[in-house]
Amino acid sequence: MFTYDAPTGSLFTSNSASFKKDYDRAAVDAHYNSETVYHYYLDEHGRNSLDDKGMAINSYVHYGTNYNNAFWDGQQMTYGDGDGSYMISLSAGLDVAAHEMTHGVTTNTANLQYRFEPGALNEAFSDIFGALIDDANWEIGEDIMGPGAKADGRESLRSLSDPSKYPVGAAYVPYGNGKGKYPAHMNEFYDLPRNLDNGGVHINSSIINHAAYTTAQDIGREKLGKIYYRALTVYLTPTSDFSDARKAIIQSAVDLYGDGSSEAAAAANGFNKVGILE
Ligand code: L5W
Ligand code: ZN
Repeated sequence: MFTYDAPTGSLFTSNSASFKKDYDRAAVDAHYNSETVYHYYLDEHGRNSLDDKGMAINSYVHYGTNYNNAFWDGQQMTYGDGDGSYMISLSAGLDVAAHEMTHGVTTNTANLQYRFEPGALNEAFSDIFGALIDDANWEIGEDIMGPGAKADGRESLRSLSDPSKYPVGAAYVPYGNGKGKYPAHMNEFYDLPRNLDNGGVHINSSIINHAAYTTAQDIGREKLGKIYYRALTVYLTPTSDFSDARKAIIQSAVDLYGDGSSEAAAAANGFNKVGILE
């Protein structure tokens, strides 16, 4: 685990030895949260780091100015500080770290293409493991929203339990059913072009998010994680679509818990709920 100061590119150090300065907080959070995520994958799935070969986990904090985002660039995590109104330091969110690091797991396994349905699956796996690892709720980003966002009723970025409680960006609205909310069912799918959110990777992901949430209501978080991890690492491929995901996830449940098991039924029930029927 290595945590760097993005502006200087140097490994994070602290004069005070105890990392108590305000500027240190983002680094301490990133470091601590990446340890938690590393341990989830190791303890729960026997996975040794993002590549399962013990690769170093590198995080960069204090990226940019007022930057309301965080990303995995194929090799490492980078976190902005937020603008202080819409978002605060993004490394404060365990679900954000888990989301980004899961992109690293996906890159090394299914390697889902980051566009259209494969891209929405890629995003959904990041949100689902984000919500499983930061397990207090089914929201993403609740610990990084700033006072301005909260004043507008934006308590988190996305909700797996109730995707439609939040609006999508204005540019996406014409491509949906007109309501302008995150979709929770295929009949609310956004038919977006590649130049808008890579064809809806952060929007249509909510449909898969909600399928996973529904399944977890039946079988609990732990079994959901086992089933989805197996699908991601054994069955899915770069071009898998939502229909392939249904098959992969049901098959994974059958492999782990048996044909005719209540877990396999719960996996199917999640996809039925969101209108992915075959
Ligand atoms: C917020 C920072 C990155 C949004 N990445 C995302 O693809 C984000 C997860 C939490 O959606
Ligand atoms: Zn993402």
